[in-house]
Amino acid sequence: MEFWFTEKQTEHLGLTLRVRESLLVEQTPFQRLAVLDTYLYGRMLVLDGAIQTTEGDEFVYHEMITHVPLTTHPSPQKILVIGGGDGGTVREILKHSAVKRVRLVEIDDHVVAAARRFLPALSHALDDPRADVLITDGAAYVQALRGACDVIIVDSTDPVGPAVKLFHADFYRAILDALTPDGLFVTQCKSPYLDRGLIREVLGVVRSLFPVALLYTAAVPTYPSGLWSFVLGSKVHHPLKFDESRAEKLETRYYSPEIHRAAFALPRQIRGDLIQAE
Ligand code: AG3
Repeated sequence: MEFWFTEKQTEHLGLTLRVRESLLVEQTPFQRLAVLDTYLYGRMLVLDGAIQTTEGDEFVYHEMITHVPLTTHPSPQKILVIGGGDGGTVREILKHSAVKRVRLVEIDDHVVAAARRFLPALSHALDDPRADVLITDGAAYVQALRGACDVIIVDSTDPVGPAVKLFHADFYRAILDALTPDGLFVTQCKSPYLDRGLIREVLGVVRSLFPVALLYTAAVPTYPSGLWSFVLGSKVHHPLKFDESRAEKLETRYYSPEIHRAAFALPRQIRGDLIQAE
C-alpha cells in the first residue's frame, strides 16, 4: 500500500510526497507536529500541515538564512535565533569562528524534542557549548532586550498560529532595539510567487525602521512554489559589501560568495512590485 502526504500550499495547489513511514504525529500545546520519513527527501518535519524542513533540502534554507547575515556582519559574536527549534540554523551559525554565543528561543519544546529524536544532523548543534536553548515566547523575549545582539535570525513558521506576532511591526521595532548599534537581522518571508502582499508589507515596515532593507531569495524545493524569500534589515552593514573570503571558506552545499550576490538579484516582476510599494 502507498502512503502520500500532501501539503495544501494554497486552496488550489499542493505538494505531495510519498511516505515510507510515519515516525511521530502529535498535538503539542501550540500546533500539530509530524515527522514523516519520505522516499525522496528523507525525514521531514511538518507543523500544522506545513513542511518545515526535510533532510534532503534543509541545507538550502539553513545556509541562506544564516550565512548571508553572518558574512555581512564584520564580527558576529552574539547571535539570537527566534524559532528554529530543529537546530539547523544554529548548526550553520556555529560554522563562524567569531561566534561566541548563540541563543535559540523556541516557543514549543516539542519541536526541539522531536528534532533531537529524529533529526540529529540538525539538532546536534544545540548541544554545542556556545549554544543554549530557551523555551519561551520569542516576541516577548525580544521586547526585553536592549542592544544585546549582533545578529538576530527569525527562523519561524509561516504567519499562522504561534508565529503571527513575528510578522508584526511591533516585533520588528523590538528587534531594532535588541540589536547592537551595527546589528542586523533576517526573517524568512514566504514565497515571492504566492505571498507578495506579505513581502510588500514586511519590507515596508523594515524599510521604515532600518537604513538597509533588502529582499533576497533561495530555491527551496519543498517550500510553496519552490522559491523562498528572506527580508534583511541592517543598521549599518550592507549585504553586498560582505566578507567574500570568509564566505568562500565556509563548508556549505548551496551558499557561496556568488550565490550570496546573486540572491539579491530579483526577477523583474518581483522587483517592480516592490519598487512600486516604496
Ligand atoms: N521555517 C520556515 C518554514 C516555512 C515553510 N512554509 C510552508 N511549508 N508552507 C523553517 C524552519 C526550519 N528551521
